[in-house]
Amino acid sequence: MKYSFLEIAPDVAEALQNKRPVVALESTIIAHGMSYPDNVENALRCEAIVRENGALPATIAIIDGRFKVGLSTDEIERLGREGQKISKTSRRDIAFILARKACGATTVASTMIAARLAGIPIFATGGIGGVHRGAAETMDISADLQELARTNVAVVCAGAKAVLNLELTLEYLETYGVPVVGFQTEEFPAFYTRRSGLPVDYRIDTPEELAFALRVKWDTGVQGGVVIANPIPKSHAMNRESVEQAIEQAIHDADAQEIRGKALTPFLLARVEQLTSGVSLLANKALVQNNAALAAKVAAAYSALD
Ligand code: PSU
Ligand code: MN
Repeated sequence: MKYSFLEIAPDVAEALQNKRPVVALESTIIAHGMSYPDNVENALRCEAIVRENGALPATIAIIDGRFKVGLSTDEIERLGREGQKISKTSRRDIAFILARKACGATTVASTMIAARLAGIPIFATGGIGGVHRGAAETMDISADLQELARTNVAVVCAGAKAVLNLELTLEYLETYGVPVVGFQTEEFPAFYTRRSGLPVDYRIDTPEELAFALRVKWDTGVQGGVVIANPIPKSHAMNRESVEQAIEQAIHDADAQEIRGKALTPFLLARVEQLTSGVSLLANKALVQNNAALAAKVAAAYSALD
């Protein structure tokens, strides 16, 4: 018996068959990254932005034991309402959440896996996971990085989440051969802020050049993803000192409350949101939406190469 688990929404399947542009979107950001109703509102806004920029959105999650590529509004609403009750599902969890016929909110890693299975090469998120500060002791390194090393999907993000050690995250990506491309920037953006002081490998200025570089990469047969780093819009970029202060406080609180493992990233994001009186939430929404727009343009340019 082969268990059939993948369910591609009819409009997404049709677009893929006709080589029309599709952008994958993740669902951990819905269930764990923001609270209700901001999470739902932001997810639906991202889908609308993808459409406005010439591509079809495919939000990905596990719903009652089906790996779904393309969710209905009701399903997005359900993920948003149930929030933390939905399992955060990364690579290691996929089979077990499917087998239990449960629901799972997919991380960057597991969304890449589903996107690859469905044949979607472009994916937009907020920030990828990475090497946590203090990882030398905790060994907390997101499975997102290993996924980027092996799975052929380009991830448009605003850098890695600022709660991480960005320098070590870039070192790790280099070791595993993952290219980090700056969109209209030479610097790796730091999620809530536009700069980190750390260089990207390549600067690319247009969606068309990005699409062509992706095509060439995958035509060479070199396996693995690409990080497309797109800085947060200037209008929503946060003050570096105040956000850094909030992050340090949040990490301190996580330590004191012994928050570890997969609970850590959602805890830090929520705590930073409290400490900045919601300013970080506005920034988070703005950067995700900005990434959705760029991903749609890259997907459209990628399709046009055929
Ligand atoms: N980007 C956001 N908010 C999020 C995430 C990314 O703006 O909530 C999620 C992504 O799903 C990412 C995950 O894969 O956080 C990383 O979790 P961890 O560090 O436990 O691997
Ligand atoms: Mn982790």
